[in-house]
Amino acid sequence: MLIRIRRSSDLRESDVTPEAVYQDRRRFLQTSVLAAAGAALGPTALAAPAGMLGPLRKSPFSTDEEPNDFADITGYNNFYEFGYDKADPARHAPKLLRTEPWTVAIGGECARPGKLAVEDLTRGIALEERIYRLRCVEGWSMVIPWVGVPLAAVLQRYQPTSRAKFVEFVTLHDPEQMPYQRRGGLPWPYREGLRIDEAMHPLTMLAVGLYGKPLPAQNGAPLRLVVPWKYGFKSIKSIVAINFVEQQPRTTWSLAAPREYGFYANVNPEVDHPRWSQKRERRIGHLFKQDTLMFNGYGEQVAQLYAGMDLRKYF
Ligand SMILES: Nc1nc2c(c(=O)[nH]1)N[C@H]1C(S)=C(S)[C@@H](COP(=O)(O)O)O[C@H]1N2
Ligand SMILES: [Mo]
Repeated sequence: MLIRIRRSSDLRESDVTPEAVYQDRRRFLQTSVLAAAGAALGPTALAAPAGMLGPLRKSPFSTDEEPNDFADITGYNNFYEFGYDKADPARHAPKLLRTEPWTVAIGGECARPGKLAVEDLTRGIALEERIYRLRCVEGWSMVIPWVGVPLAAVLQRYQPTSRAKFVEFVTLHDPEQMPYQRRGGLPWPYREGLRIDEAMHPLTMLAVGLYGKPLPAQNGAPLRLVVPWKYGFKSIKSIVAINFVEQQPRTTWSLAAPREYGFYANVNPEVDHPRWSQKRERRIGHLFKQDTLMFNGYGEQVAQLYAGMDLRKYF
């Protein structure tokens, strides 16, 4: 599919997600790769076989919904640095993205800023498997068995100060590795942000893998954010910087199209995107649409973060 990027304000995620793309990808049968992987993990944590991450702790936050198969999770992606078609990231990212060595800088309003190798960022924190729903703002969803750590466990090591009201995340900026950064359309590097309480929420995680293996490049290797109650675009990939900041950070999609994408981006079936309804979604691999749930079904855990806020205004 050929996509011409017009003015950035015209760029919408849905421009690159025609219904036909995922209709082509309908799956009537679901494989049970996870059942195998899950069985291998056992009821508690076991040492991991070669090439696998581990030991992995199971999480009470995991959904028991059927995960999407590995091929869909790693073959149907949004990672605009590598192209706008859903197949582009899998085609290009593994060849172009160099994830070793990988350094992450932690800075801003904290007592212990630092720059460290990605392995050291999570060292000493128990890896967990968390099976989460992911709802893209475009109207499709998946269930993904992530491997990672609670973001809070990482952030607290840097001792944020009382001025740290938000956390900003930045993707690698290197057009040699990420060729679409040479194009206009989106302001690069990709940036995202969370309020500090959202960042510290136990559901929020930094993922380093999926299906028990290190993250594939197309899913945001070697380190990406996962915020399951927000639209997928908040879950920024291939992070090189994390900053504690006092002001609400500017984020890529809300800069590109502020009337269409807000800072909060909580999944909300009652607040339509200006161009389409958010009431329903298509789970990749399923034939029929299903209802979208408030906060993507995580309301019990997160609704209190937004008590008293008008979610139409703070969309
Ligand atoms: N750096 C970066 N992060 C990104 C994106 C992107 O284009 N660039 N796309 C976002 C969007 S729109 C979605 S839906 C998810 C998709 O994650 P997945 O491909 O692992 O399913 O990644 C998010 N993170
Ligand atoms: Mo998305």
